[in-house]
Amino acid sequence: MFETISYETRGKTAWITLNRPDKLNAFTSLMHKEMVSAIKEANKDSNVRAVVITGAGRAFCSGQDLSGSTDTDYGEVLRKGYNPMVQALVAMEKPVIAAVNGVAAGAGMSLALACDFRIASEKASFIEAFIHVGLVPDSGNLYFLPRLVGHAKAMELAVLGEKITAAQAKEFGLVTKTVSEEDFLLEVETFAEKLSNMPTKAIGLIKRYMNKSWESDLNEVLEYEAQAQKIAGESDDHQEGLHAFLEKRKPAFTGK
Ligand code: T3D
Repeated sequence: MFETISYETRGKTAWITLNRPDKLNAFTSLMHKEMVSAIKEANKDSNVRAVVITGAGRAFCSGQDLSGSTDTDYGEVLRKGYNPMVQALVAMEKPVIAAVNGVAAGAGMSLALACDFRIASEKASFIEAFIHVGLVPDSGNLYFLPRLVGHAKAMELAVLGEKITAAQAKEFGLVTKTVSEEDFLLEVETFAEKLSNMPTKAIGLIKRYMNKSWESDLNEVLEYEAQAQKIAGESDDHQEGLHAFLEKRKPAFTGK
């Protein structure tokens, strides 16, 4: 179905794997399109309640393919390719995990930052590679990076472009956890399964309004919370959560 990525569902989790290992999973315009299709597919499949994005081979993603592009208007490459992918990820009201198996460079790092969680193999590394080819961080990098690590560290990473290890990424607040190479897959599967059994509708609302909170004042956020809580309060999962609490049992959330 796809040439540059693979897409499969395992249980309630959709797995999207960037699949150009000989180029360290570098992005091409076809990969942008396929990513958007896969993200939309995961979004519309009501059985999918968590999404994992990872890379085939030894890398997560090395950013833009520097070997074959004939595009000279990079603004248009972003508008047509990267931006729709980031927008689709952020709009997806399901949790998205970047399973960072190896190096995440340039727009590959941006892709990881645009996900809701990052689990890094101890073999992973992160590099704001843009500066080394005279470019600026893109694909939401300038939005997500300072929000995750703070302005000063974001400037340092973006301007100096030094590669950081998984352990440093954890220390800077870039990743949720780092895992040994042997345990990596199992840890990602376990984390995705945990998320996929949670109240998906509430997670989607948290994601929607936490993103909006960055450009809102307190009164607006208070109103967003009221709107979100009305929706969550009418969900099946809220009823299930209440009953489970009162009956002293584990809730069985359905995501509805
Ligand atoms: O349209 C636009 O251009 C605008 C949008 C830009 C967005 C961006 O992402 S700009 C930033 C682009 N990415 C980079 O600058 C990263 C380039 N790659 C690297 O710096 C290094 O390869 C890594 C740090 C990612 C990994 O280093 P290392 O030592 O582990 O591997 P390597 O030996 O450098 O690479 C292995 C192979 O993958 C190698 O090919 P070969 O020699 O075995 O045939 C290398 O050329 C290839 N490769 C790695 N990254 C890319 C790539 N081929 C094409 N594009 C790449 N980005």
